[in-house]
Amino acid sequence: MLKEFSVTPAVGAARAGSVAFAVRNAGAIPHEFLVVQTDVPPDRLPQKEQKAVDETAVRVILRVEVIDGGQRATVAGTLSPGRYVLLCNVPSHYETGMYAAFTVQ
Ligand SMILES: [Cu+2]
Repeated sequence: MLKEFSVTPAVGAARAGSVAFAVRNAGAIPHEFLVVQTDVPPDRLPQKEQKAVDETAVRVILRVEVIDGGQRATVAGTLSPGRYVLLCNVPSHYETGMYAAFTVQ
């Protein structure tokens, strides 16, 4: 679930293979949903000008560009085992706390 300003996965892990994320924006403003594979701690991803995660410097596996307030979106893909971060990369939202750790086993 997304809202101002947090990302709260219903579960913190999934099995490797096909993984679907049913994302609900429970907030009032638009948010994005990105699945990034990284061994960097969730709060230490490289940023551009302290405004957003530098998407050229991380491995974005899945994304939904915009989910308006109150709306839902589903995105799915094949995930390999590893550490991931789920985040919103609308400017300033990451630094405001819109990220969560996620593990694929
Ligand atoms: Cu956001």
